[in-house]
Amino acid sequence: MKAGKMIAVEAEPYPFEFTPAVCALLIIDMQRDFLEPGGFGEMLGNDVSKLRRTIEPNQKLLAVWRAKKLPVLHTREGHRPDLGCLPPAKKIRGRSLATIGDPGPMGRILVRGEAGHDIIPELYPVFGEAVIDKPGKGAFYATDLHAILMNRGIKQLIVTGVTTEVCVNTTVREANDRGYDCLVPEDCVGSYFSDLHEAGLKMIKAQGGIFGWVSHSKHILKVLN
Ligand code: TIU
Repeated sequence: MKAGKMIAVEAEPYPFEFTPAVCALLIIDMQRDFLEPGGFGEMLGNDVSKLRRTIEPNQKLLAVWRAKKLPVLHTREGHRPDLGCLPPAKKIRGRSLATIGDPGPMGRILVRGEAGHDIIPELYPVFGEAVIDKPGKGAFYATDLHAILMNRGIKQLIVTGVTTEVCVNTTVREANDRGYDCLVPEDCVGSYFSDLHEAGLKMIKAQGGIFGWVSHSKHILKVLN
């Protein structure tokens, strides 16, 4: 593989042509609060074990991106300890007893600096990989992600992480409107709800790839190895 040469990956609705040197792996919110018991995901009434199948394929993709010295970025959804960036509507949404900012088994829920807010150990960032702290569902809203990508000449994104229909979908839509090509490997994204996962993928690839492409990590690994 030559990082500057365009290669094609099997994908829907048609092959995704990408140039590895300008294609970042963007891993969305693989945080303990979403993937481990006692966090925000479980607080919303979800079964967190449903997301854990995404860990291994993400590890494999991440290992290849690192080995080939291609750009990797991670995001974390969460808020300042003073909750200044937490909209009151988001704080009370769900009407649960404990909400964002309250104490939980892994520290204050979805608060930056707390154990639950951090990325799971299996996919922990290494030096040189940008970590974007985002207050919203989309990774571009109120962050410097777009500036970082432009400064590094990145034009294409492989978007993975959780959850398919919430933060992954929102980020892909935001990226698409800013001119990025996005490929979503279906085994590397997950949802607490299988029907919403399927719908989230369909929404991306429908209408000729209205927001982007959907593939499987095995097809990406095949062309990169
Ligand atoms: N609840 C849910 O499905 N997701 C989120 O709240 N955030 C992310 O998707 N990261």
